[in-house]
Amino acid sequence: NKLVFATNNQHKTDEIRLALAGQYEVLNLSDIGCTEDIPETADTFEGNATLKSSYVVENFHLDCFADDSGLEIEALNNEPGVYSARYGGSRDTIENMQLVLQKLNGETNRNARFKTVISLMLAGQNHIFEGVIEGTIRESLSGSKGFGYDPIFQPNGYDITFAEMDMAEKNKISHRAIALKKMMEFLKG
Ligand code: ITT
Repeated sequence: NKLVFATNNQHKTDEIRLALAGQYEVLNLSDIGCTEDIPETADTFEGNATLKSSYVVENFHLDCFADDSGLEIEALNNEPGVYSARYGGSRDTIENMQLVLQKLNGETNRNARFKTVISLMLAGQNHIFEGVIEGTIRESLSGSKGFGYDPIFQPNGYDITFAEMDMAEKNKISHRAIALKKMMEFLKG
């Protein structure tokens, strides 16, 4: 059983592959020969996830799913949100995190959530699945695993960041894992 995952992000691919190990072989964009950086011009996670999945359907005629995700911080009016991958105009995740910490300097409300929206395109129909995990933003970076904003995000009920967890541990509770679980339940019918 094969599933096409419309992403260029190797970390996302690794997380999804681990979660689906033994159930599906996961092919990402480079595996299907897509070298395009698909434009993400929508202003919602759902819109951008659908742009990525639709691109593969139109150009490769394959069923597939895509993940659009990001970090919403309460005290920053839910920024960086859909702009998480290029917050402040930079694609450097260390700079992105430094900008977040600088904007939250002196702020006592550290509440934040990671959100993933999956668009699954199956026989021309779009199916949407969402996953959210609530947590807080640390005062400084901690941990070197994971990717993106993982070193500053501490999920509620834990005293470590996502970047201090093994992939399997993050995969038990993450926004991406929650959305993926909903998609898998749908696929099982
Ligand atoms: P694709 O569009 O090719 O899938 P991308 O990295 O551009 O890859 P997004 O457009 O969904 O993905 O941007 C999401 C950004 O949000 C990502 O680059 C990270 O900075 C951040 N992010 C998403 N999920 C995350 C996670 O599990 N842990 C940490 N940061 C995450």
